[in-house]
Amino acid sequence: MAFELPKLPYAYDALEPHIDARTMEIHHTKHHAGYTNNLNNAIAGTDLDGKSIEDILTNLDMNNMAVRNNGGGFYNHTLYWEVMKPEDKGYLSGELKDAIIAEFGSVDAFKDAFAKAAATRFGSGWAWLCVHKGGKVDICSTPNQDNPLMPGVGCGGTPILGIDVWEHAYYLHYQNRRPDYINAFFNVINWNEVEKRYAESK
Ligand code: MN3
Repeated sequence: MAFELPKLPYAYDALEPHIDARTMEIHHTKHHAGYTNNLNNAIAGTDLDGKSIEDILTNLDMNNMAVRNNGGGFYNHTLYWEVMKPEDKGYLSGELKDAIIAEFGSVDAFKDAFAKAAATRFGSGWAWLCVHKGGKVDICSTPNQDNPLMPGVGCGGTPILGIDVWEHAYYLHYQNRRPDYINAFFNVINWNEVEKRYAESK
C-alpha cells in the first residue's frame, strides 16, 4: 500500500501575499512529490510496507537514510500544509493557548521563541511546536527532514505545528530573508488544526 501525495486543502495562491503561489506549487508538486515517491521506493518489499507513517518514524532505524530522509519529508510536508490556512481564519484559543502561556509566559514570547528556533536552524531543517503526554508544550528544531517523532531527535514530543526553513520554502519570494518568511508564516497558521492536534496528542 503506497503513500500518496496529499492534495492541498486550499489553492496554491491561497496563502499570498505571505507565501507565493509559485513556491507553493513547486514545493508541493516537485519536492513533496519527490519525497513521497522516494519513500515508496525505499519501503517497497520491506517489512515497513503497509505501516503508518507515524509508526515508521517512531520506530525508525536512524541509519536507514532513505526512509529517514524521505519518510520525514513525506510526514513533515503533510503536516506543514495542514497547519497553514488562508489569512483571517481562526485564532489561538482554548487549552492550547493556556498551555503556551504556561510554558512561555505569553503568546508573543512563544512567537519569539518559535521564530528564533526557525531562524537559527543552520542550513536546512524545521522548527516545531511539540506536545508531550500531559499537555506540556515545547519548541525544538531538527536538521534536514528529521522529525521529533524519530528516536533521539528534537524534543521527543509530538509535533503539532511546524515550519519548513529549507530555502525551497521561501527563496523565490524572500531570497535570503528567512526571518521575513518566518514572520509571514504567523499570518497563515491554522490554529484550529493545531489545537485539534494538541487535543489528540496531549
Ligand atoms: Mn520543503
